[in-house]
Amino acid sequence: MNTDNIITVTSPLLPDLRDFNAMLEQIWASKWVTNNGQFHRQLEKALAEYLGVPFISLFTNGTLPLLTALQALRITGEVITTPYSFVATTHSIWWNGCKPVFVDIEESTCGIDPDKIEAAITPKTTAIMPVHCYGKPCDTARIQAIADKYGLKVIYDAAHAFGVKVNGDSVLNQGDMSTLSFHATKVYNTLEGGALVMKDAETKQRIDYLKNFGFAGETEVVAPGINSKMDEVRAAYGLLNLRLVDASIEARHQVAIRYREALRGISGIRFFDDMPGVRHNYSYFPIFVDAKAYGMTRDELYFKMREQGVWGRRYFYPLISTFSTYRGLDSANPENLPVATRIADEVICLPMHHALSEGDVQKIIDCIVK
Ligand code: T4K
Repeated sequence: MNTDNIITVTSPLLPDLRDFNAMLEQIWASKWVTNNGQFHRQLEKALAEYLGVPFISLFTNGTLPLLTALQALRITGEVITTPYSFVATTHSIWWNGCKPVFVDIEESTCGIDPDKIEAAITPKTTAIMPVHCYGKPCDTARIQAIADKYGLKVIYDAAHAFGVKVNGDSVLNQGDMSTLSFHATKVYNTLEGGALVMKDAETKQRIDYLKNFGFAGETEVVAPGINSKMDEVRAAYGLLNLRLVDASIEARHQVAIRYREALRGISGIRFFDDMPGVRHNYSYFPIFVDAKAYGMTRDELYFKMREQGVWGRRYFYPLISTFSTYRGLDSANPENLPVATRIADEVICLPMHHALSEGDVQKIIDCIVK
């Protein structure tokens, strides 16, 4: 799609093509293009160091690590999760033959509301799958306390939380496992790609089997695994992008500062400030439109912006719980999800990426500040 005159919600961080070509030449020369090649091994090591996590396993996208984490932890029955996310979160529960149970979110983070989790626990509950929505850390301490009390596993969908730290520690170290997406639209991308973060070498070994059909060696299959390995071309691309990601996050930070300066005090427009002690990645910049106070509904503003060539996105509208696969569940009743239902009707994610010019940012602000 030609988006030359459009300011899109994001734009992929791309490595220098000459550097990439040089790595492609190495791949061509080696003739080793997938199945745990040299760049795959290098990227796992480099990412574990960059992110500050003990073990990581690369995947072909950010959806299959969710599926595999649930399988690896032998999750059955019911899984408590949030309706305010990309649909892959809930689909992974469904694909494992489990029942998703939706719990409302808290307004302050858009993450699952810890106050409402216990009421959703039944004898069939085995796990909680929260999302660090927009890269804002969930209340991990309270979620872990509930999980410990009831003997539940916690798998964080951290697709948005690349590089996010709380008091110097990676948010990916929380819970039993965390998943990442390296899709082109993410802060750090490998075109398509993803990863699973785990705490010990045995679990990494098992995950590495599961993402390779369950093969443990040449002739033994230990479980019905899937094929979700990352290839060498994308691992090479990922190594190059890792060198650029800090500068990209800082460029996003500067855009966030401009947005906040311009939008603070605009009646009916709410946004997030940085959280104390958190290293944010500025993956998204959601604003929340209070139609009464702003004098225009979210959709009126959204379509006005589009007419002017500013393509924000309404992440995450509609709620996952409203899709036909899930809307019949008791927990999908909007009365059970009042905050998520309201927020989904208020949100617009403004364009946010490393390549926005000052002029782009001003144009976006001018659409909102009448
Ligand atoms: N969990 C969570 C919480 C997630 O948000 C996601 C994915 C997942 C799990 C699953 O991870 P993956 O399996 O996808 O790795 C996008 C992404 O496809 C998806 O990865 C992402 N979340 C979701 C929130 O957004 P779309 O349909 O909104 O993307 P699209 O194609 O409309 O692109 C948005 C804009 O980005 C375009 O207007 C222009 C720009 N763009 C996009 C692409 C693909 C480019 O400039 N170049 C590109 O190549 O879903």
